[in-house]
Amino acid sequence: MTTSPPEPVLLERLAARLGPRGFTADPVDIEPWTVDWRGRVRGQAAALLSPADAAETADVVAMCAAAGVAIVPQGGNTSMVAGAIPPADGSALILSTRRMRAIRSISAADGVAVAEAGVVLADLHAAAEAEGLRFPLSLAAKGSATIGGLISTNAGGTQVLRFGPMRALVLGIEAVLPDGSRFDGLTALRKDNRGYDLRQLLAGAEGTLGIITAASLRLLPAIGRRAVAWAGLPSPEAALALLRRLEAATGEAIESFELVPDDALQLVIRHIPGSRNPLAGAHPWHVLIEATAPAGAPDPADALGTALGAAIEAGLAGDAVIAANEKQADALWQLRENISEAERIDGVAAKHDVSVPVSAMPGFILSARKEVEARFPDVRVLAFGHLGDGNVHFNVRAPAGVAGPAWLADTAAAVSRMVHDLTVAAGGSISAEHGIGQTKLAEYARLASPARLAAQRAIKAALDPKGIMNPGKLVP
Ligand code: FAD
Ligand code: 2HG
Ligand code: ZN
Repeated sequence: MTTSPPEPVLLERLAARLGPRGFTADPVDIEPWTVDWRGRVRGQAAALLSPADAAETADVVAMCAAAGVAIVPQGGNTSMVAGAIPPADGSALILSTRRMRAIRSISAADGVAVAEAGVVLADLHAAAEAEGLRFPLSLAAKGSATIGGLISTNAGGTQVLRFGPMRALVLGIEAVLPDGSRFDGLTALRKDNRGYDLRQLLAGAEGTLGIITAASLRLLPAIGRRAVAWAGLPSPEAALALLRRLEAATGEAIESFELVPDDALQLVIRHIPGSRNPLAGAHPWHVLIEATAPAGAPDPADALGTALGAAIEAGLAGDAVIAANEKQADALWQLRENISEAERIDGVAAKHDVSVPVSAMPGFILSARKEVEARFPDVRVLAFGHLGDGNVHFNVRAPAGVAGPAWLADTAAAVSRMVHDLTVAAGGSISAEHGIGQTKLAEYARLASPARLAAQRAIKAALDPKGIMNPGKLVP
């Protein structure tokens, strides 16, 4: 499937349909949207299309489909795998959801919000909170990541342990399919068994099967009280044992349990102003824990404090502190959420977003780190994140002092192959939550089973026979 470059006549028709607020061909306006968050992948586009609603989106997709011109959907452009970056040859147009930012409704009775694709996650959090409700998915990019992007990547984040990834929270979807037809699946039915589930096909499709314009999302009652703790630990094994102990002691209260190696904490302290170690002593590993309770229920800090005390007695943790107020709780979260930024400031890294069965993760972290550091001397493994989901970001930082671009060109691919081979050997996935995008495409093609690839290509060909939706991503 080859697409055609955009001809001036198509650009003129798109400009006429979208008007000056929805169309720009000015390279200065377009440039910031052609490079990924880490500045590693750069593309090119002749125009940036910003439709105001689903009707405009449908029209521009139909025009592009008729001309065989490719479209790259883009939300907040926080993809960790360059999923929203257009190809370097300029053959595609970017379609941004930045003007589709309305929260159409919030219903406490249904526990549902209907949000347009370009709504920023933090804005949805605030709107739900204003109604005494909550959207229980969060991640460090919440100030930019959009509902459309989060659904299209089936994003995870720091509350998956209790509420699942984005798929589990999407009740309905409104989308424009690759031929320009509109799919209205917004009705938030709790039960609907009419066969193939288009909503779940679009979730995690990375914009390769259509453009999501709005979604119905599950809301829960707002958190009544939360307790946020930081603990220093001897090992990842101790961390997993601690999680299971806390779950047994507090029921369903634990919703976040994030593993932080000391190297990551030190990076944050070095690069992010105002950061400090919450514990007096040094520990090789740390965890950030959040427990919550509904309004009127006992303070979760009590059960968490008792359970952490018992864990320290049992040698699972060396020390722990529970935030005394919301300001301290936020400061603990900042330590966790700034790891990516601190790592980025510090230098280059080969990033791996891997999952293995939860019980295997502690052993995997240690053995894979040993093997990688033995084969690539002086690299520094930084494995952090969602231990309770069996998902860590097994990032491998370039040796101190080497030229970043040269290391990325000479060594990073071999490092990634090794990490991914070890992951597959452990029964895991090379993309736990960020998706495949462009940066994982070759590795996905190398490691995925023929049956998986064939089925995926068949779905793509059936829904997007001209191959215009986000070519070069996800489907090798
Ligand atoms: P974009 O980056 O714009 O796009 C992502 C993909 O979705 C692309 O393939 C794009 O084409 C497609 N897309 C976007 N909008 C639409 C639409 N309306 N219809 C169809 N396709 C669309 N991810 C996690 O899972 N967990 C984390 O904890 C996490 N933490 C992060 C922390 C930082 C600091 C950063 C920078 C990123 C993090 N991410 C995380 C990755 C990223 O935030 C998520 O992948 C997020 O879902 C992307 O949303 P976005 O709006 O920025 O999408
Ligand atoms: C997180 O969990 C994100 O913080 C980003 O998924 C991970 O920077 C990374 O590798
Ligand atoms: Zn993550």
